[in-house]
Amino acid sequence: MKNISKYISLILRHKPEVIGITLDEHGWADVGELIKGVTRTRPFSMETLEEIVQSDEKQRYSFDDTKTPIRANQGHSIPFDVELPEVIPPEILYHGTGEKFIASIEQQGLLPMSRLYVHLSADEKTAKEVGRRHGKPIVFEVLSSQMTKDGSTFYRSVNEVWLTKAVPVKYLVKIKSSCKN
Ligand code: HQG
Repeated sequence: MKNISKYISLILRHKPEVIGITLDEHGWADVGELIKGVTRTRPFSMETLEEIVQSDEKQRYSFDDTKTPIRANQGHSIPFDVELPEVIPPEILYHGTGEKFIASIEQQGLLPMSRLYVHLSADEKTAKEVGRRHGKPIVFEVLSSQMTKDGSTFYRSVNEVWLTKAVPVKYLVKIKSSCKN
């Protein structure tokens, strides 16, 4: 189930062409086309898709009310407008990364790299888990309130990921002893 969920994530965020479909400007895929496309290479059904949407640990996908289109809530590299609401962030947000990126981040600040936005978390624990995907995890505090005062915009996806275009170095504070878990 995890593999198929990853594949759906690839299709809905980065490469719909791998199954020969296109998404609309808001990132929606037609559910019928998605199922047909995935079924070309593996067994797949509406039932499985519903199970993935419901059980995904990060709530990565949403149907609309009719359950005929589906899209990823965030994480895209293709510039869709997924209609993220602009939200005033808390005082501090967190970004977890790998130790190997630190020198570059301390020079350039946080950049979206291959995605549309820099991804931030509301708590340190989640940030650390995100960082662990890239090796030894390091967590930065992001002075989000100050950034808002200075003109930056923040968005929050329906699955509670905080997003912003970039974080300049002056708003980053490296956390020395990160939380245990
Ligand atoms: C780093 C997962 C060098 C950045 C997670 C990160 C998240 C820089 C990496 C979501 C840099 C990009 C996103 C700079 C940033 N120089 N490295 N100037 N600026 N970086 O995977 O934030 O499972 O694209 O720190 O839970 O790790 O996909 O971003 O380490 O929410 O749903 O460049 O992906 O969710 O890596 O993760 P990523 P991320 P999903």
